[in-house]
Amino acid sequence: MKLSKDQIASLNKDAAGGQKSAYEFLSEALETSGHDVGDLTRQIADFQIAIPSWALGAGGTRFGRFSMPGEPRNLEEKLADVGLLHALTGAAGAISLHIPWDTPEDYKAVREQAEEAGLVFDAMNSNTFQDQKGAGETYKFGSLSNSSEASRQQAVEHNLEVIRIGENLGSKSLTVWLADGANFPGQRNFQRALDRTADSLEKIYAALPEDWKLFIEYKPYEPNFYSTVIQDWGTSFMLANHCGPKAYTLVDLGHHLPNTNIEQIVATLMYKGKLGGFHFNDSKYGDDDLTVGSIKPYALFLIFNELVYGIRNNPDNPYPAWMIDASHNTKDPLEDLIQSLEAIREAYAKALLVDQKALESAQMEHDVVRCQEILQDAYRTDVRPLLRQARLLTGAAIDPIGAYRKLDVRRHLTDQRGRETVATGL
Ligand SMILES: [Mn+2]
Repeated sequence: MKLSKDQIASLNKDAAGGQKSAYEFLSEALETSGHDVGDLTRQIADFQIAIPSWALGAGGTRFGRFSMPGEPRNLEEKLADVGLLHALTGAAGAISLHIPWDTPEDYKAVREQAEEAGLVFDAMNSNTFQDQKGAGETYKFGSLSNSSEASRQQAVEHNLEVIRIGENLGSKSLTVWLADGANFPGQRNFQRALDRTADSLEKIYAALPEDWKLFIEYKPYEPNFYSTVIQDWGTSFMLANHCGPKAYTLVDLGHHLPNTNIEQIVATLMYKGKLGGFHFNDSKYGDDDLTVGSIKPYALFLIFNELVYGIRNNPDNPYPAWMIDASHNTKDPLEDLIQSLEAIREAYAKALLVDQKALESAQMEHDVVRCQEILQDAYRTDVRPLLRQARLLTGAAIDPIGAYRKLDVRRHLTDQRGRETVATGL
């Protein structure tokens, strides 16, 4: 199923009147406080977020999985789903693939399909957290950190294969997330496991093409519950430095212990030029993989405030790779992703509104109250008319969820693919 510009434009007609007056009202207020609204709208329209191929089907928990009718059955259908998201929102111009779940059979066809939908291939993701059919070695006790050299070797070779596949698609980065760790005290030697991990990453880094980046993701616990080899940003940062200038830390919002000050981690990494990638989701307790902005939207805004500051003030830090990393157990995955895309752009737009000059002088004067007022003035601004305008400008839907439902997208996908389909993924 594909959505044409005409279909979306005709739905936009109904909402255009209300949008025009809301946009003019907000523009006047923002222009009065010194903002260039045209520029803001363009920056929002330019903000693109990658969709991971594994988020297009219903995820599962360790207790069960309830599939969504019409889930994509293969890479072609996954690309089609991201194409639908991009047509509706104008915000999902990239897809992030997972190997081996998305290994292409016909590269040319895959590249052409992506190009036609306006999609680029974001970071490639390797998988050494589960054994594949027929694999010679097991990852039960780790991959890049395994005490068995044969397991480590297999895991390194898999990552090299993922790079080769990515090169054929035009991707420019590899994300490594390790499930490696231990469930019990005494199970592994911390120092040796870390040393083996550094050594394996070095081998992967050595095979990285010149214009590629390596993103090293961290996570404090799960699937191992006593220790994880790359447990925090400091360990990831240390390993990235060990590898070299093309290696960076990747921050996943859900990969922190409760109440961690993630915005400060973002600031520290950007200050050192080492924040390479960013995974969005939301959580109440741990790696809950909930819709972005559904639980802690103010924390998301504070994180974006540091991201925007870093993009402007840390020229050594590359422009981060943005991706949603979530799992959808109760909602329609496509509707969930539309909500996440909206929440991300909303937080970004609010961060763009922060009066950085005024904030700096309030900080210098130790005017704590004023500092809070400045941040919250931006946070409390309803920026949704700007987001709608950004979509209108790019031919996307003013109201993506409304359009998705009016066009009955899920029913069409179900008719085409069947009710019992199960997408590869978690
Ligand atoms: Mn992640």
